[in-house]
Amino acid sequence: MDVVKNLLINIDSDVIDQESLDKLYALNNEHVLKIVNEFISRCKPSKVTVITDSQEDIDYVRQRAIEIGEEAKLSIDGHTIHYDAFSTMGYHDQARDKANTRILVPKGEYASPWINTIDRDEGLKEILEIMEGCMRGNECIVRFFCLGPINSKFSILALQLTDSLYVCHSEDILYRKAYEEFKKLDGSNKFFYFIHSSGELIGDPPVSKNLDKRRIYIDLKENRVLSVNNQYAGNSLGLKKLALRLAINQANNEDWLAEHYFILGVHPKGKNRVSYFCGAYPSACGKTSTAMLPGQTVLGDDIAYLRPWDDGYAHVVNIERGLFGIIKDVNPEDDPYIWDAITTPREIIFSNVLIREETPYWIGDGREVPEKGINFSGEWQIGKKDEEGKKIPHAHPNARYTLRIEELKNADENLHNPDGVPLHGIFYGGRDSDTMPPILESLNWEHGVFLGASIESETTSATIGAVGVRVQQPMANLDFIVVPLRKYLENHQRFGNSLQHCPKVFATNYFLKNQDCKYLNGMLDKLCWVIWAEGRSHGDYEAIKTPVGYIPKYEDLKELFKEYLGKDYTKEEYMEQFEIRVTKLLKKLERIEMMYRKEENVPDFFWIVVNEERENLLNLKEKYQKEDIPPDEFL
Ligand code: SPV
Ligand code: MN
Repeated sequence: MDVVKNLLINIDSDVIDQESLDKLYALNNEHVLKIVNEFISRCKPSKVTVITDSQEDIDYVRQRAIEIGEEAKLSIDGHTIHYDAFSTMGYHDQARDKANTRILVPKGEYASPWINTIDRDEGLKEILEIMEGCMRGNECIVRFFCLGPINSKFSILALQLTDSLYVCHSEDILYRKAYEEFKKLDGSNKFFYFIHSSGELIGDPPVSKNLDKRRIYIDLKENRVLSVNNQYAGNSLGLKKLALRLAINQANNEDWLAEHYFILGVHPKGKNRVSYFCGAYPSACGKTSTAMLPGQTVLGDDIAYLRPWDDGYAHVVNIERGLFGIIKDVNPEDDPYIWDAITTPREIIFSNVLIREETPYWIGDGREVPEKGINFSGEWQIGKKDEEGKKIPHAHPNARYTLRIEELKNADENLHNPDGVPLHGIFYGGRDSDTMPPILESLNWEHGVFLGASIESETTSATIGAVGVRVQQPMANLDFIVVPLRKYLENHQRFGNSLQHCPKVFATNYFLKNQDCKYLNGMLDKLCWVIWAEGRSHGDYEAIKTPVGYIPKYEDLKELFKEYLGKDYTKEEYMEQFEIRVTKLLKKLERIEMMYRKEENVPDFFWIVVNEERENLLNLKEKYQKEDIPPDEFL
């Protein structure tokens, strides 16, 4: 114990009080003390406060976030607002900063066209210099969390140091507290750690000033991430996308998966069972709306860990316990569960929305837009323009709410189950106006990995640049994959093949359009695809085998549409939605090939799938002499 204590003598007693010191010593972990010592000396906060699992400590964080102005109370009890910088500052902090998020790679190790890397020595030197004195005048919070349920084989402990009370409060909503779990580490260094600082603050509310020096550096060697001069959760919260990158590294060196998946409990009518499905979708491709389907239960909406389990299934856990959800378009009709939760008293942090008379407003909330208020540009009124003369919307398109899953009426009962839940299937979805059918089941596991690896999303008018350009988004995870893609694909292949009950894989596409650019499906049709997939995973439906995968039979969909949506699904609709668009599929295959040719040593199974699919499609073309082949031809 004395050895451990000696480690802390660098920290002035004006900076850390005896109570906080005692809380640190009680962990009996020299690694934690070393980290605290090192980064307190470097970042030089004026105060260090250690937070345990006690309610008193947790309440302290919530209060301090309001006292220092990082959050402000709203009219409904428990609701607060936080802003991540202001667009009038000339730069913004309302989304993930891909350019300044880099993996520290030791000399001679891999380079990749997809991964933003920097030489480890050089990167460390740069960020440690930026961090010198970065917490000056601020209070640094030391907190302990668990990624995944407590007492679970899946879970990884995480230590967070941050001078942002908003970051700490958000993590309290989103993750499980684990100070007591750190005691059980028995002095080991088996945990991730995250050092975050908002850096110098400016204005009221206080926001990061030096965004030009925003850096997020991922150090796989030490299982840590250093993040400075930012507040947006995707950049600042250690446990969210920063930990996902460390977990992907670990999973790919072991025998499990760390994925950008939601977890959904599917409850088919009259069958008295629940089957769990994961899903990966790029932004704005229907991830949340699938995870929140009416009549089903949500276990997670962002990040999952999967492991092979004794029962022969893969089991999956949500490493989070809350949602950091996009609030745009949340309205009472389309998102009743979320709407109910975020408009009634409970603990919620809103970020980057418009506030008028202590009430939050956002794009697509179905309410009249107030004439003025405070938003991500500061004081705002209707018609306000930015420097380029473009109208500033009343709320940021990436404005968010932070909320515990248990606050939702559709929360799944297994959220905290340390054994996770058995996985029946995986959905991969993209945004595609003219190629893939609404739902397609993979021919086998390898083909399923290929379906995930070939997700594409089309750019929309909501983003700058050309509309309709297809961007490849393997497993909707490319932003976070820190190992070579070939290794990631090999790990997926091995994982599925090690299972006795391999999950079925489905590609979904909610965005098919006809010649007149009208969507071929309604918003809720996805419920029928999901229920069909669930039935397939239990052998309830037959399917039609096509060269690109299995598609549903018309009769089954007709029944499902009637039962679940009260809709008459016509044969014409089916024929249009499920035709096999041979020429377009061949073009998609070409794009995928082009992408993967940039990567060295892509595993053989991937090219086998690609070559088989190409050959089958070419044969079809020759046989039918047509671009699009009706589904009935494959019966
Ligand atoms: C995403 O962008 O995938 C999110 C939000 O879930 S963020 O925390 O920014 O990663
Ligand atoms: Mn995400």
